[in-house]
Order: sequence, then C-alpha cells, then structure tokens
Amino acid sequence: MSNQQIKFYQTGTLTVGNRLLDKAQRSVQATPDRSNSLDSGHRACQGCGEALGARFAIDAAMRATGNKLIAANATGCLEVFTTPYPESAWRIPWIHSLFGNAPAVATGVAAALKAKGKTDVRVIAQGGDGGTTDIGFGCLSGMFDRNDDVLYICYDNQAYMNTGVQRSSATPPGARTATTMPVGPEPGNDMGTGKFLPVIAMAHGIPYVATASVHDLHDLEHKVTKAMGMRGSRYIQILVPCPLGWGLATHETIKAARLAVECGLWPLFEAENGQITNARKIRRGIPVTEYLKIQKRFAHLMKKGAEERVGMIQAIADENIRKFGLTVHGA
Ligand SMILES: Cc1ncc(C[n+]2csc(CCOP(=O)(O)OP(=O)(O)O)c2C)c(N)n1
Ligand code: SF4
Repeated sequence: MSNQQIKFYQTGTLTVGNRLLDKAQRSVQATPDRSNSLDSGHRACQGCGEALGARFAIDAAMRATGNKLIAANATGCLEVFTTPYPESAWRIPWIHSLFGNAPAVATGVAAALKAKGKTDVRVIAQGGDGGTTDIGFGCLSGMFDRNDDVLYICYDNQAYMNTGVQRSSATPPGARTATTMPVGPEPGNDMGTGKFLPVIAMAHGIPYVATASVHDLHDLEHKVTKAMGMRGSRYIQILVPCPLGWGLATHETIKAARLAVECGLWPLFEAENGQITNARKIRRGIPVTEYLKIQKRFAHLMKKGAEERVGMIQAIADENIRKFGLTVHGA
C-alpha cells in the first residue's frame, strides 16, 4: 500500500482514526464472531483503558442478548471520543444522555420497551466515575431503589478526564489532579478515601454488583454475561486506567490495572442481593508502592517525607484485603 498522510486530531496524543487507514493497517481486528459494537474510528487516546473496557463489556452484553441491546451514555470521555459529530463509532442503538441522568434515561427506555412488550431487548447505561459517583448518583440510587431493569456500567478512571483531569469523589487519596495539586502539607487529593460505589450499590440490595478490571478481560466478560442473564438493577464498576490523567506510559494500562488488584487497592468481587458471593484471592501480593510508582499522579509521594501518606494508602489496601477476604490461604 502507498504511504498515507495521517492527520492527528487530539493535541498531545498520537491518536489517529483507524478509519483513515487502509483495512490491512487497522489495529482493531474484526472477526465475524464479535459484534464490534464499539468499532474502529473512535478518538480515544493511545492506551485508553476506558475504550478497551467498553469494547469488551458491550461486545459481551451483545453476545448475551443475541444482539438486542440499547445503551444510554453519560457525557464524558467515552461519549466524546466515540461520537464526534457527525460520526459515531457505535454499532448499536446508542443514546447520549446528559452528564448526570444516564440512569434515568436508561430507566425510561426500559419502561418504554416493557410497555411495548419488547422485553427481549435489554438496556445498559454507562458513564465515567464523575458521571456516576458524583452528578449522576441520585439518579442511579433511584434506579437501584426501583430495581429498574438496567445494567449500569461505570468506567472508573478516578477523575473527570474529559474536561482536563479534575478530582471526582472516586479519586484516591494523595492523587494529583488539576484541582488537587501536589503542594502543601497534604499534597494531592487530601479529601476522603475515594468513594467506593460498589459497596453503596450493594447496600441497595440490588440483584447483582461486581467490580472488574481491564487487566482480566475474561473475568470482565464473564461478569457482564452473568449480569445480562439477570433482571432488575445490576451494577458493574470497571477499573480503567487513563494514561493521560494518571501520568502513565501508554503501554502500561494493563499493568497498572493488574498492580491495582495485586496490591489490594482494587478488590475484585461479586455480590448478589446485598451479599458478597465471590471475591478473587490475590495470588501475588505486592506493596502499594509498586502500583503508585509507575504513575506521575503519585510522583510526589515517592519523595522523602511522604512515608506517612503512603502508609495511609497501604492501610486502605490492607483493609480491603481483610474486608473482602482477598488473602490466599497459607500465603
Ligand atoms: C451538568 C454538566 N456539568 C458539567 C459538564 C462538563 N463535563 C462534561 S464531561 C465531564 C467530566 C466527565 O468525567 P467522568 O464522568 O469521570 O468521565 P471521564 O471523562 O473521566 O470518562 C464534565 C465535567 C456537563 N457536560 N454537564
Ligand atoms: S483522557 Fe483518559 S479516559 Fe479519556 S480518552 Fe484519553 S486515556 Fe481515555
């Protein structure tokens, strides 16, 4: 093939739309077996965990429903990088809600399908952690309370990435964001311990809650498939590292997600009707510093004098390991 002139769309990234390339050069492999619901041509940054997580989650949901799926999408990176007007990378019926009302929009779609007797068509709502744990939280809690027949997927990259990496309530303590700078006696995010919405979802007693991570896509697919086999409100929160916001090398997305699980900061578990039914044991335990040190958002914690702050983060990991029973027996 002759050389093509490539146009770069996003300042500061090497992103290029796959659709500009000859088919033979495209990085996303299309197979007849997958729906490719989130298709080539979107504009996520290189190494984006959210794009990877969404692609596998929605493809799994499509398989589980015989391709009868509608998705509502909160404003955020996933919405912005997939639907630059007038284009769309989605190959499913997809509706953009406001930043804060994806659960309500999905609930409305599910109610309309029920009224029309189309109960074989299933509904998913999806959004980032800001849209989910902050502005959309009231709508989401209402959806859980009514047990509406929707699977909500939160792609958790631990900040408001789309608007320039501002802190969300899911941002972990100590992390640098554009609004929690690494200065002063308590550098980085000094607020709270990072809201962990899966346990709040569990408190609603909904049929299914799970956490997942993009380092284990089979586990992610399994949990989405299981959720789509159930009715009522279901919630899955996926850890999706963001190279841009985390200050991570673009080839270390999967590694970061794996280290988060191995150090105990991201427990992988499932819960049904408010009770934990399954928690993934940690096979190779590591200190939190192994996870923190590969991310520039924690660089200030790797300096002398920050030991107390690091100890605080280690205590959160240790507490997760105790609370969710993540220790391998005999380890
Ligand atoms: C009511 C309202 N407030 C603010 C915005 C601006 N806004 C759009 S996306 C976004 C951040 C999205 O963050 P998050 O939900 O964490 O998703 P991410 O981009 O990180 O995937 C903000 C603040 C908006 N669209 N609507
Ligand atoms: S800013 Fe982060 S979440 Fe958004 S497209 Fe880039 S890597 Fe993905």
